[in-house]
Amino acid sequence: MAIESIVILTGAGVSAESGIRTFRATDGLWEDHKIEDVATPEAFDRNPRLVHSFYNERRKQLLSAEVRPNPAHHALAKLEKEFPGKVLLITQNIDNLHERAGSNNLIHMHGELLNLRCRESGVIYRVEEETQPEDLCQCCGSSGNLRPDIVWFGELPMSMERIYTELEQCDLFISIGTSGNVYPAAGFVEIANDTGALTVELNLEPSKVKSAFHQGFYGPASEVVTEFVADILKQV
Ligand code: BJW
Repeated sequence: MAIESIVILTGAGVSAESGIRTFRATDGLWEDHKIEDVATPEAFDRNPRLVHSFYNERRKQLLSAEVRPNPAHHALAKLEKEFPGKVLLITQNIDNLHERAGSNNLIHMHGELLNLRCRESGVIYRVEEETQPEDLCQCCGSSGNLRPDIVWFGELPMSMERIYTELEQCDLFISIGTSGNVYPAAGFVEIANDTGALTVELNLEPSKVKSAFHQGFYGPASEVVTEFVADILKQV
């Protein structure tokens, strides 16, 4: 069967070789922070200063000279450019490494580190500098309304309607560098399977939902993703 539409899901593993820590490794990002202290709306209400400072640190790291797209990000951008059919990239990552590598057809389903959102109006502001709870929002003039534009636990991920439509139409679903712990993303493979798509996992090690995939290739993303993309492009 000819492949016409590819949907790719990426997770923290695709950015690990760019120097961004994953979440659930033993040296993971939340080793220093309890997840419920930073990644829930209740945590933000309870201690906005802690949450702002957690994201300030990560923003500073993302904007540092050491953090750059790696060969896996570049391979996925090349796939979008050179594949004759449709390629949609859905990332759970809040970094901007896919777009810096050149991917354009991209959904950030868990939000973006460089965006703040007004809790009153929903207006999005681009931000590169440090933020504090006292910052005044330009649209409502109040302090305390600006929050990281990140999807926390218990909140609805972004663009879900479009994501489900695309999953129901794809011929190939590729999941890269995600542990399969967090839903709804961990369930996308089942939707793609129901659609009749070929489903493939690329990861350092088998994920929690490995058995749902038709195929799995294991190793660092910079190697397995580059090889897998080269194989697809060889066949077109
Ligand atoms: C490499 C590598 C290398 C390393 N090369 N690979 C049961 C069913 C459905 C839902 C739920 C459920 N029980 C509870 C829920 C709700 C909850 C949930 O899933 N909880 C679980 C803990 C059980 N989900 C939610 O609340 C979500 N919302 C929701 O469900 O709304 C309801 C709804 C949805 C849809 C339709 C209708 C209603 C929201 C989830 C928000 C997740 N947010 C976070 C934090 C963002 C803030 C921040 O970044 O600070 O997003 S959690 C965190 O996990 C982050 C990530 O995007 C996400 C996924 O993590 P990821 O990417 O998989 O990272 P790791 O660290 O887990 O794994 C890294 C992988 O890389 C590993 O496999 C390594 O092997 C690999 N790797 N180096 C290749 N070099």
